[in-house]
Amino acid sequence: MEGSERRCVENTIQFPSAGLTIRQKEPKNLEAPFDQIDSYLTPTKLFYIRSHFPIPALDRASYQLRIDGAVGRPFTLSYDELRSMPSETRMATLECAGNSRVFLVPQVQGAQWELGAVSNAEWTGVPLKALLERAGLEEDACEIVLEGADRGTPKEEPVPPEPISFAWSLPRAKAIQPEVLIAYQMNGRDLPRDHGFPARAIVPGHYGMASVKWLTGIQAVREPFHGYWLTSDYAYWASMDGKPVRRPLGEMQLKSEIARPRVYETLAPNQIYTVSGAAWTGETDVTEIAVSTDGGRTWAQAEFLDPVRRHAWRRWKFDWLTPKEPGQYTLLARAKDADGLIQPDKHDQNYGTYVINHPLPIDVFVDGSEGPRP
Ligand SMILES: Nc1nc2c(c(=O)[nH]1)N[C@H]1C(S)=C(S)[C@@H](COP(=O)(O)O)O[C@H]1N2
Ligand SMILES: [Mo]
Repeated sequence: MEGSERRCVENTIQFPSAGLTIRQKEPKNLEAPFDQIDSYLTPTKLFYIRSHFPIPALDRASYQLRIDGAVGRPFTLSYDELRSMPSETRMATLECAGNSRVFLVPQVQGAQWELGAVSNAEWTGVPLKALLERAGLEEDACEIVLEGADRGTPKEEPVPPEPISFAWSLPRAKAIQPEVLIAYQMNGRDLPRDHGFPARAIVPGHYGMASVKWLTGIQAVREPFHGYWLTSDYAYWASMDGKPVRRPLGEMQLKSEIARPRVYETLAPNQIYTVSGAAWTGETDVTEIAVSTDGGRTWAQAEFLDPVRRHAWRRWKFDWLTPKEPGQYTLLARAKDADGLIQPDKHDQNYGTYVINHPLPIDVFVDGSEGPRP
């Protein structure tokens, strides 16, 4: 068939052109090519990388994972011991809380992520719950601190008095959910160093900072852990009885992004152009996508390409009959979740430079004078 032949040709052209974009050279912060999400699972080499410190030197032979704190039977696991425990494989989309920061006006500090600080992979590892049960988690443990082996001095004020490790703390209720893994494989292969080798946490449904890489410590604590990353950095203003309080970020918020067309792409007039993208959320499911091609005045339903699967994104498409009238058009996509919630109209200031989940405008040109598209 002509249609499928054309798709084949497109794929061979696209594949070699895929690559990551450098947002920071060292430590490595590389953005995934969101306009090339042709597969449900992001190929490991194209999965975004977000690291705060240089990659720590860890190897299989000397790797140790320590589980202690508010537990009855603290213990240490070797890499082989971790791999010999019953494992599970789960799909999870990771999104950096700062993804799409470049869309904020006026511009703010931080890595200028466009659309690609989000990717989807399949992770294999041991449920954190199994490790906590083996250690005999105490009744009064309220959080589980996950600590990475990477260390350094962070830049944002207030700067801690000495070098610190990357550490994140999970509420107990989330830590004991079956989906939270201590993973050693990604898309069926051992984790690459960039993504946390030998082992990392995977916390599906939470922003990326919770999925601690190069994991060497798991500590149960009896009072909330107010470390640097949960207070100075990945925190937001919540409200307690009308008074603002600082809380760590957690659950990912409902979001959709347009993969194609790209910003300022030129499209032929009066032709079907397939607008495509992906949508995801935290602890619920994405159930609807609406697309606007007139800057938000009118909306039409898009179709999903992927099924409902908790914690994994759903790619979608919308066949747009481009206008006859040449000009500039603003495209938007807006998701709805299973609770009937839709994405907010604008960025919530209480999240500072994080949680950028309003519909992101993609401006394109419709112009017939540039000749037919290849
Ligand atoms: N040890 C450690 N874990 C970490 C980080 C880090 O800098 N150090 N970055 C976090 C952040 S902010 C994100 S978004 C994810 C990114 O995971 P990836 O690099 O595998 O995409 O890892 C998280 N885990
Ligand atoms: Mo992140």
